[in-house]
Amino acid sequence: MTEKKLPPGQSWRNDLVVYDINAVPPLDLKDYRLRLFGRLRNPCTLSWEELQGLPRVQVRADFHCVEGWSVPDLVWEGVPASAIVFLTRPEPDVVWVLVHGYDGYTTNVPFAYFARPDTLLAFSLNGAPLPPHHGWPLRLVVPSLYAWKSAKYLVALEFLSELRRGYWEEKGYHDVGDPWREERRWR
Ligand SMILES: Nc1nc2c(c(=O)[nH]1)N[C@H]1C(S)=C(S)[C@@H](COP(=O)(O)O)O[C@H]1N2
Ligand SMILES: [Mo]
Repeated sequence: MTEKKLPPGQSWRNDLVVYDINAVPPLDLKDYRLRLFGRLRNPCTLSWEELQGLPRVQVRADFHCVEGWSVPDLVWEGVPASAIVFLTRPEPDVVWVLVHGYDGYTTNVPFAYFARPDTLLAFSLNGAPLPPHHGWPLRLVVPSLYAWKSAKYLVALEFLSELRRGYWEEKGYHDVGDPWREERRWR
């Protein structure tokens, strides 16, 4: 298999394992809204059509799950997180992003990782629209962190100056979750 580097304690597998905390309610794209709020100079709510008008990026990245598996070379396409930062203009004191899914899932991502050039709001995976169980219609993808930070069914990004923990972080998973530093749990 691939010769590329693997973070400590991980091994390669060929495809994703689906993890969902809840059943996913049905959604009509015409009702879809992405809410960008919190400590922003320009908070806004975007329709699906408005999202299509934003810049696009393609990112090829490995996907590292905290359970110990990594999938190489996934190709995601969507809106770069940098375009969201440019549009919403976070206050200088923003340190965390709380990411919300419409299944009720939340996860906290350090703003510094959110703002990396390989972070995106993905609407496609390997050349096709996101499959339903991988986050359709939109998913935050943060390749520089463990997979639980890549929230599926994205509906809101909340920009915060103080830490507020998400679903797994409340249960003891790491606030940052950098796989290269093996930040799996903090207690
Ligand atoms: N909205 C939402 N996003 C989520 C989850 C979830 O339950 N709901 N599970 C997380 C976890 S724990 C992992 S490991 C990855 C799994 O991604 P996959 O289901 O596309 O393989 O999604 C993450 N994103
Ligand atoms: Mo996970």
